Formats: sequence, C-alpha cells, structure tokens
Amino acid sequence: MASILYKQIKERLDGAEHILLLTDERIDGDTVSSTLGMYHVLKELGKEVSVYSPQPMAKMLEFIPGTEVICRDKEIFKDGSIDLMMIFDCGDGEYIKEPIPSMPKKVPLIVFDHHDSNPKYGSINVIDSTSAATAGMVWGFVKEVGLPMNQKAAQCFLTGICSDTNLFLTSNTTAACLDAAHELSVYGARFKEIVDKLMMSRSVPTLRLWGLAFERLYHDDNFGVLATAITQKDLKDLGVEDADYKSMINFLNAALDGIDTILVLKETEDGAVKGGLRSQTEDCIAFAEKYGGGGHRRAAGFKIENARLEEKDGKWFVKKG
Ligand SMILES: [Mn+2]
Repeated sequence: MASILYKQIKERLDGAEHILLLTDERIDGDTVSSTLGMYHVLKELGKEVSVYSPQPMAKMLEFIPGTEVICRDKEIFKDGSIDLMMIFDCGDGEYIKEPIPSMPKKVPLIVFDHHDSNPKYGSINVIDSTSAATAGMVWGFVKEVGLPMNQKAAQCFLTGICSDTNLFLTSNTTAACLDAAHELSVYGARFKEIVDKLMMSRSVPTLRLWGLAFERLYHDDNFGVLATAITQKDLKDLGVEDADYKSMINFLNAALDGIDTILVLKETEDGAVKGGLRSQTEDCIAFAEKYGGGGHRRAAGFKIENARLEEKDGKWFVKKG
C-alpha cells in the first residue's frame, strides 16, 4: 500500500518546481528534523525549496542542520511559484487552515505523520501510527523511492528518531528505529552529537528548574497519576528562557521506578496550563482527550486555556479564570 502512495508522491516531487515544506506548530525535534531532512534531500535533487514554521524554535534544536533556512513570515504562502506543499509531524493541520486559502492558486499538500488522531487533511496522506517518529517514516520513503541522500539529511532523520524515542529509551522504540539508526550512521549521521545536544547540554537554570519539579512530585488524586508542576513564576525566578519541559517529562518517564504514568503541568506565557503525559502502559490519548488534547498512546498532551496553577498542601490544582 505504501508503495503506491510513495510512487504518487515521487511523481509529484519530480514534477514540482517550488516546494514549500511546513513544520508542525508544536515545534519539537521530530517535526523540525523530518522537515529539514526532506529539505536536504530535495535540494540534493536540485529543487527550489522553502521551509516555513509558524512558531519560534527552542535554542536546543538549533544544531539540526538547516535551521537557518526556516522562514517564519506567512507571506511565503503568497509566492505564486509554489506548486507543492509537504507538512511533517502535524497531527491536525489546524494552523494552515488560515494561510492556505490565501494562496494565489490551489496547491496539493502531502502529509507525513504518525499521530493516531490525524484526520488526513492533505491531498496525499502518509499516516503510520506504528512509526515511532515522523522522521523515520520520511527516511523510509526516501530510501524506498531512491531519492538522493547526504550527511545533513541523515543527521536530521536520526535526530527526529532520537527525539521521539528519547534516544531509544521509550517503549515505542522498534527494530525499525534501530535499523534506521544504523543506515543513517552509514550516511554520516553522528549519534554522539545528537545525544550531547538533546540530552546532555542543560544550562544551570534549567537543571535547577528540573530539581524544583522533581522536589514537587506528588500523587495527583484528580488525574490519578504521579505529577509535578512548573509555574511562570518559577521560570522567571530561575531565569529559565527555554523551559524544555518535554525532555524533563521524558527523563522522568524513563527514570522513575514502579511508576506507570507521569504528568507535568506547566503554566504557559499566554495564561494557559499545559499538561504533558508519558506512560509505560496506559493510553495517554484517552487521558489527554478528556482535557481537549491528543497525541500518541504513550505520549500525549493537553492545554487548558485561561487557567493557572495553585499549590495546596504539596498538591497542585488547575484553577480556571
Ligand atoms: Mn513526532
């Protein structure tokens, strides 16, 4: 099945003059890496390629090859020469509903994604929820249709896989992930650089924030899980610019003994509370959906708008309004 789809996509790529690549609006290592991996492949193929991202990227992801080409100006959608779009690791396609109708002509959209909940909003949709990372799916496509590879593309794809498997520590890590790691290493991907950048390079303020969050771990009766909380005041007091709380949740998920599900609550700058969930066996999607979120079975999240966090007797509560 994938082969027919892949053949169609290859034909679209061959026929395209100017391809616009899009990341998800929740900028993480997988969406950036799968998008930029495809960027390097298409440049190698001699295509004109633009990359758009609606949100700024965390500093820790700047090591991914090609981040300097990412444009954040929505005007790019008005470029009449764009004749194909691809979006990577974006589970809902919500943010593109606004700029796409403003495009000078109708342009096909190819979706590569691994979120269970993806509603297939593209003209061609490659959705595989068994895949640990979108970057791994894109690498599988590139390999199968024989597109040209280089070291930068390999580094991107391996970074995406490492990012979504927390360096092969999560339960979604499959033999395919490890095979891909070997194949991409042959193309020159450097695993050590990825480990250093994704896992080891933490600033002192960030580690202090993690320490504070670890100290606050409590059993949340409301959510029925082990939880912790980070407020905007914490970030300001500790001088943390880039909270990088996703890595902290992944760390807790891998490190905690005898705990199945972990929830990290965090106040956002725009007055909401975000919840990040990781589980060894439980269905995180069902949990996240209760609060209007989504994601994967073992990793999901939600956002409660117009809310803040309050502490009482060592437990944290989401207060609306
Ligand atoms: Mn992903």
